[in-house]
Amino acid sequence: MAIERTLSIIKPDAVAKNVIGKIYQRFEEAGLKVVAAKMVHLSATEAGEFYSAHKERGFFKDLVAFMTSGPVMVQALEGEGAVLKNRDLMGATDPKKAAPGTIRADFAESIDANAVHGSDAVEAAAVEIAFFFPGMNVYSR
Ligand code: RTP
Ligand code: MG
Repeated sequence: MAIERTLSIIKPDAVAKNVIGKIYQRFEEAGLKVVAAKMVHLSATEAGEFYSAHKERGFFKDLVAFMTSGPVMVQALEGEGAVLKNRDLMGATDPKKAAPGTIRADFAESIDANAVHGSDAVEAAAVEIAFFFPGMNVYSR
């Protein structure tokens, strides 16, 4: 499988729970490397632009409110099949449906406060990485 990059966000609920390190450990144990990272507190404009694909959805307002409720930890992850691998580590959107041992099953409270974001395709990952890390220095190793 190809080496890919994906964009991961540890959402405000998981940052508030102080589990950034525990989530990073899952990435590392799965063979994903953190190749860029920063903590940011998104504005409503930024969160709305990031999730603009969902702007017509009923949950959009709640999603933007939640994503701006506190700081988030944003990282680009690199590894074999990184996009799907990260989605597998995350588990289903609704933590009640997430498989045991996934990040959302272990750390998320609800479909809104669901601990992590991950790009859903290689093309989306490129757009999302450029959104947070324009012209980024990547530290492949
Ligand atoms: P994410 O983009 O954050 O990684 O989540 P996802 O791919 O698993 O889910 P997506 O369909 O992209 O939805 C983005 C976020 O919107 C909230 N959502 N609420 N109430 C609902 O039916 C509903 N559906 C989605 C979730 O917080 C989801 O993470
Ligand atoms: Mg999504």
